[in-house]
Amino acid sequence: MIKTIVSEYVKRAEDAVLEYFPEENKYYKTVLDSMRYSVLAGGKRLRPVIMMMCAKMLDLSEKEVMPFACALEMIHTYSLIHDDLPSMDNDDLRRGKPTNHKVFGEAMAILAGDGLLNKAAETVSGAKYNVPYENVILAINELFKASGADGMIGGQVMDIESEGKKVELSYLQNIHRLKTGALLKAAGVIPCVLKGVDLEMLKGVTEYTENLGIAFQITDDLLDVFGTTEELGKNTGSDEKAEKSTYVSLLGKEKSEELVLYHTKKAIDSLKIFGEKARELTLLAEYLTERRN
Ligand code: GRG
Repeated sequence: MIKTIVSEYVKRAEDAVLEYFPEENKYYKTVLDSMRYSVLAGGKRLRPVIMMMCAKMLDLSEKEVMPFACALEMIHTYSLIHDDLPSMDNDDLRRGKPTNHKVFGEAMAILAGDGLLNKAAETVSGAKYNVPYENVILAINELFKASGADGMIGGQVMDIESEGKKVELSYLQNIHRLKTGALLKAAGVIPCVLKGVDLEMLKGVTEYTENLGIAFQITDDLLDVFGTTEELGKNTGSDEKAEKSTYVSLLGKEKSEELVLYHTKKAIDSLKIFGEKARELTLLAEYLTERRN
């Protein structure tokens, strides 16, 4: 059953990422505690899971992608800490717990986010690999392009600038291609780069993660309106409160639900060339259409 398979991947990803965050008693302990707090707070660990499943599909040892899977989760966690800050979304609940700045204060939350981003760089550049180091450098490049101003940060900028305005669907699609999509795409592209796959395989994996990212975001928009705070572990209704355009506000519930299924099918179809090896990623895409958090 896919739920059990996913939970086994999540467990391995969490064990690996937690190794980078031991409890420490240094003079600057506060920032380390603050980083640890948000990494330990849970979350679906979706990006590491996609990366690990992709590696398996490509016959690449999980060990080779693990530093990248951990780094991706660190970057994602930093983005959530910063996104929750009073100067951004000003949220007080995340992953079912008080947001980082509510516990550690705003200055420490900024520094914890910065610390996590740097820890990600340290992690991928300091690990040992059994693939060619040119591939590792290219993979590092993909990771930081995806999280930088031409990726996730750019999407966040467009998102902030669109608040209070009704934007075109194409603008919304571009926000999410960057803000949510860039890291999800990196989860697929990085194993491809490490393995050195051919262009046809890279195209298949890229299309899978792009479509999965769109379906994931539309579901996120639906859950913000129709989910509950208990299920989500964060406050619902935040998009409407911030006057953000979403798939639901632009297209309505029914069309949004249709699009989730359309992009999920497209994602799955993109992996046809991998045959039976694509089984877990196929089941994952289907499983995500039913997620409630
Ligand atoms: C502050 C640089 C910077 C970027 C913030 C990721 C992001 C960009 C903001 C998060 C806000 C948000 C609701 C984004 C839409 C979808 C998304 C990325 C949700 C959170 O990811 P999940 O659902 O979270 O994978 P968990 O907690 O499960 O890891």
